[in-house]
Amino acid sequence: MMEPIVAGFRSKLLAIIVTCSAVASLTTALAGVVSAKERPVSEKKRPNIILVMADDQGWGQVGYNGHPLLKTPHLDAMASNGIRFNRFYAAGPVCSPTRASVLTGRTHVRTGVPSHGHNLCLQEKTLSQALKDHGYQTGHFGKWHLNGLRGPGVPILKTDANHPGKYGFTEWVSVTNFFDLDPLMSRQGKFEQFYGDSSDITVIEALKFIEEQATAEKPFLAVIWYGSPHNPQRALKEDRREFNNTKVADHLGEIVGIDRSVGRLRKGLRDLEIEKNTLVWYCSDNGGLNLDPDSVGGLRGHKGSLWEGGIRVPGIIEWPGRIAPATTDFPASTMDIFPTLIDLLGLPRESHMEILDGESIQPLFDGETPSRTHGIPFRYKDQAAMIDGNFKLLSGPNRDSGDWALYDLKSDPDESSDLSQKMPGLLARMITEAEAMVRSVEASRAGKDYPEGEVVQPPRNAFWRDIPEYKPYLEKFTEATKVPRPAEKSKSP
Ligand SMILES: [Ca+2]
Repeated sequence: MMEPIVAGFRSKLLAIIVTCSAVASLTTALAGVVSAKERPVSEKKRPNIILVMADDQGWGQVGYNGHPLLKTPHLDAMASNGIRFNRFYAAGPVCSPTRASVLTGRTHVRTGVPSHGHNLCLQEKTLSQALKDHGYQTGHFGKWHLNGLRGPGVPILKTDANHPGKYGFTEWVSVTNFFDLDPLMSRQGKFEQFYGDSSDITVIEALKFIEEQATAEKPFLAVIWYGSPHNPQRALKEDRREFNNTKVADHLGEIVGIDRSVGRLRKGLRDLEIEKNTLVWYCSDNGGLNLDPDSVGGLRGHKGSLWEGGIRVPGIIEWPGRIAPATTDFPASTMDIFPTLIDLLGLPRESHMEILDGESIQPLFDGETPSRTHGIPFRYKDQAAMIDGNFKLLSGPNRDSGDWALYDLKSDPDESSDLSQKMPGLLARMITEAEAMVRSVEASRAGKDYPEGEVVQPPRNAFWRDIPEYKPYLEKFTEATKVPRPAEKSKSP
């Protein structure tokens, strides 16, 4: 039975934050958030952590959110057995930004990843490194997209200065970006050809790693980042069969593949008898695509925008040994993952950056409502947004000239009624907080959070074909990915 957790969150502590107009004050306020509760968990009881993320799956593209065509029995079962978030947010409206937020607990612009295909700054402190330092075995499987390379996914080179191993993953079977049927992948720098659906393959490889750790009774972090249902969309024949009379048969078919692989993962954990001590956190990296009319479940906007359709995604946490089934309207984001694990595992202060934009949502695990000390910030291109409970502040492109809108997402879920004239007090408070966030983010972006006071590694945002190291593989990889000619380059990351 699902028991609703009280929602309607309006931060009691917002007043504290809104008085902080200076960046330094904001920094101090944010820094105190996660270190408050240090509850070390004994080595024996340390839970396994599995983070699963789809690539471009919209909020509406799960059975339990009412998609008219798609059936996702395994995700539905997972949602019924864990915490199902009605309002879970990707930190960015495109892929690499959200991935950076998962690993750092910060809004992506702080971390060197303003948009897709940028390299995550090596000076950032990551959850994978923190868990490795805490005695966890760490593995990454699937799409990486934090090494500053654009273009269809190809094997990550052993010499890549930003491969997963540079951020604390001891094992990885990964590609640079999105991947599809029969992928050519990289096992810690060694190329390996796989056959079949990419989601199946990713979970099969993750399960090998998981079984190894379970057998050795070692706690583990497994990060499973699918390449589906991103383009190119090529589903297995049997996965697309039900949708053959639509224009999105392969797109939806790829989600059928994801769902099947989620079932395989959950069964694998049960077979190894570790499901009770394993936390599985599922989400997508950004909102849905407009090619499926039902991808965002009626929300406004799609991938690439800060409207709800661009950032609100499916979100589930399943942990049978600790979490009772529940559905919640409490807004949470991918920035909360690392702070929640810091809180849960009692990770030391030095394991993470001082400024974290996410906060621990661990109280939800016990059926309680967490209280946030500040809003959930978003920053993408020229836009900024701040979510505080049911309210959302959203800037237009002319933010400097007061171009802000305010929405009540509870009474106005499709963001059609701007309340900025009707609620000037709340508007002013949220703008103050958002502007402080923007200034703080710009300081981080300039490297002020790092001991060096600057960003050391040059930023990279290049097509892999233009990188000299890829020259020897140009023909092989171009054929393997069927890279479009420049004029036909994929528009989406
Ligand atoms: Ca994506």
